[in-house]
Amino acid sequence: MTKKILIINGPNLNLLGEREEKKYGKVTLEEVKKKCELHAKLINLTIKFEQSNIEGEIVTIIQNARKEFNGIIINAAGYTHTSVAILDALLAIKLPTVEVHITNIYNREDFRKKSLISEAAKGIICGFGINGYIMALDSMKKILN
Ligand code: CA2
Repeated sequence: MTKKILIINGPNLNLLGEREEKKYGKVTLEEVKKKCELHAKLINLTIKFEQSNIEGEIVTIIQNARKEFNGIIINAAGYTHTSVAILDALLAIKLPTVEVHITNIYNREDFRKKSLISEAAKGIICGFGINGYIMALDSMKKILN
């Protein structure tokens, strides 16, 4: 049966392609969603693509995922570095999780070098631009097989 993957995007990622193109690229979040849908189809996964600017909303999305999804791909954006609540939600639901970042968080400011949510992740993909989402789908496919 086709496995279902939830892709969660955190705060400000709705601005992708519209601001700070040098850092985050020219592709919009809507285009990332389309690319993910196309690739998922190719490797026989079904995806749902979410974005929220609100920490509690992301926690609720993660909690609800346990009923419907087989895995989570998450770019928690700024909350990556601050959110114990998102970490706790991921630990609680125990779904295989792949963490993604567009940029290499380890060659940026010191405060970005620590991800609180990595503790709940099977692996982390960062620094490969939006292609990281595609790499995360491929990794998830292998994890679930
Ligand atoms: O590299 C990533 O994917 C990040 O998760 C992006 C976050 C940042 O806080 C993390 O340290 C690394 C920021 C997302 C903000 O996205 C924007 C996109 C376009 C314009 C402005 C912000």
